[in-house]
Amino acid sequence: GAATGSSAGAGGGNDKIVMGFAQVGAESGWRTANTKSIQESAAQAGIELKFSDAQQKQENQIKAIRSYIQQKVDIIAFSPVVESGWDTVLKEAQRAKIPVILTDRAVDSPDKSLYKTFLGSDFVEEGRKAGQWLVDEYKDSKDPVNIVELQGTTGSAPANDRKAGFQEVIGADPKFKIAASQTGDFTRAKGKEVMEAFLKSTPKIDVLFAHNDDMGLGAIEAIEGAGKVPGKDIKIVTIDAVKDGMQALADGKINYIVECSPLLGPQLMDLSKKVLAGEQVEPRVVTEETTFTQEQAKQALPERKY
Ligand code: GYE
Repeated sequence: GAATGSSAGAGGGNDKIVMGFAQVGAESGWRTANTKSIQESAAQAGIELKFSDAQQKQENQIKAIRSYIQQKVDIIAFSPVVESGWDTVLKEAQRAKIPVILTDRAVDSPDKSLYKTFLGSDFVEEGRKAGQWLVDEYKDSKDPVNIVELQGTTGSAPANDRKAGFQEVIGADPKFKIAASQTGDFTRAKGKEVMEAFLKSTPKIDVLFAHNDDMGLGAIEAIEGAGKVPGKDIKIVTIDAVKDGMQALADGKINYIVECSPLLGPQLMDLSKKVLAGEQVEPRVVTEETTFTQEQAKQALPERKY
């Protein structure tokens, strides 16, 4: 008979929702804050969380998802490290009737029935905001502006989209030139290493666009190591607005940060409960974000949660 009021549980009389979450890794301050948000809000929502860290490797994420399917969790959520190559495992989840929610990053699969919703930022818009800052900053100058770009993880949605949004805006004026562009895998160490190489290969660098704060922070070390002043000799625009990034912005070492919120946990738990209760959810949930100048960073820092 119908069990009135019972939620979709794993059977065996246990009504607690079990979620399997396959995280990308711990590559950045953003990711650490994101993990914390998910763990805390699962506990708050009374959801049992099985959590795995894929160390930025797709094969590890696929393994984790398969193990969640085997364990018959109620719902799977994950942040796909790259956009491509998910159809097989997502079909396996679908066959097992386990709903999937994408958080933070998208997949490029044309079959939208493979997941219930995608919760996260508009990365193209973030790239546009970074580009727009540059356009405003150099509006009175006709000289060429030499830009170097530190890209996020190759093939990831934020790297692809931030690059595209930035290019779209700066591409309208030929004075903006991307002199060098390479991945720094969203990490501080790689950001430093690649910036050191840029400083050697590119004689005149006016601006660094880093796809996240951590790579920007690594690059600052490289710039200072080369005897240059970050924020002055080389202007820096980044994305995320985590604490360390905001501090560097307030200190004048970064010039502008586009915010990307990692606090997706509460919305994810909410959406999961709705999906499991059979309610309709929006196929795309976009997080709200702002931008910060150096002055705004000084004001926001004391209250900053991550
Ligand atoms: O910007 C970066 C992290 O997917 C939005 O991943 C996320 C990005 C974030 O490593 O710091």
